[in-house]
Amino acid sequence: MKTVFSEKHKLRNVKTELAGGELVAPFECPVRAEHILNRVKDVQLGDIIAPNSYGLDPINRIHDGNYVNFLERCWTEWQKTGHKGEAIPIVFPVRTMRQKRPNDIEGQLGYYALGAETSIGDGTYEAARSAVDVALTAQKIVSAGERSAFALCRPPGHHAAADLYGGYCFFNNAAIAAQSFLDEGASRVAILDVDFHHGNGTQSIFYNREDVLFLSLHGDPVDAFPHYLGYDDENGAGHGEGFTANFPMKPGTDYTDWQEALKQACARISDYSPDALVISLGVDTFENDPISFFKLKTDDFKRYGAVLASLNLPTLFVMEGGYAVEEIGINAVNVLTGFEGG
Ligand code: FKS
Ligand code: ZN
Repeated sequence: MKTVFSEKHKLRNVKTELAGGELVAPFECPVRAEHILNRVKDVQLGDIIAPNSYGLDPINRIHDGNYVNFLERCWTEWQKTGHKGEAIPIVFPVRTMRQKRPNDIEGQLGYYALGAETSIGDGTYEAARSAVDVALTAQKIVSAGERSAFALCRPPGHHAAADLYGGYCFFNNAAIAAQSFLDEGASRVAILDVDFHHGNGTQSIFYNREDVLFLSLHGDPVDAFPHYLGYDDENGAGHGEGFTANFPMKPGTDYTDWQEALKQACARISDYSPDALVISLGVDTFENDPISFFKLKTDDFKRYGAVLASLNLPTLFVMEGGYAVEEIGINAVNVLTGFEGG
């Protein structure tokens, strides 16, 4: 399996994450991608290639133009205000407030943010753009006929909606890649999100559509981030009714229970008979993940990789989360080698 990787991920190197009432070193950090890349090399998964540039058109298929523009100029405008720290929103257009974008950059940050944990800094935009190119380059490898490809994206994408960033995500790499399969002629695409966190951004982007089946296995929103989406009664709406499926699970869920949900999700995917499968691959389901509460073990990642292969579909893996950095490479690549039968 080929891996697409860009060194530009390193440009996303903020110093702060608002967590537990403190500014801490971000969980979503550059070394994550380095460990995954090293493991890809160690097991000789396949060629490692740099991405091509696809510009803004594929991004604009999914994201709002004013939102893209905001991300591009946010850091410069924030700096102009004279603030000393990284850009963090503090006020949000919550219940009772108007959904109108203000001119002030502090107002715009809250308007486009789903939370306050994700700081924006120098290089954030460029790194997020490169992650999209990584996803699209890998997508084109699959649409050209290879069985699978691995988009080693960083920053991740599944929390990003059409005009929302947060949860360490800016552009929805998996959604952009799925749309690209459709634009190249696919009739149906399934996105299976196995990150510990609900893929709220991906769900919202395709909620009203029948040409993308979205399924997510995740920590129950009553217990876990992003807290306000991912319940099992969210099934899609309008033309998309029946084309979203959620499998929220409780703290302490181990592979025995998790794979039951995976089986059900796989049955739904088979029934849908898509032309391509996109896996939002987060390995924060790992038992030692510092911010999550599932109990998957290192070997379980290999097992479920084999289950994904049994779907027999052209498959694009898009990297999302995982914060046990010492083990992130082994766990992520175990899914891929498990998929390849090794
Ligand atoms: C825990 C606080 C958690 C934010 C969690 C963000 C998770 C991001 C992710 C992604 F794949 F996008 F990277 N705060 N007490 O893993 O879903
Ligand atoms: Zn996650």
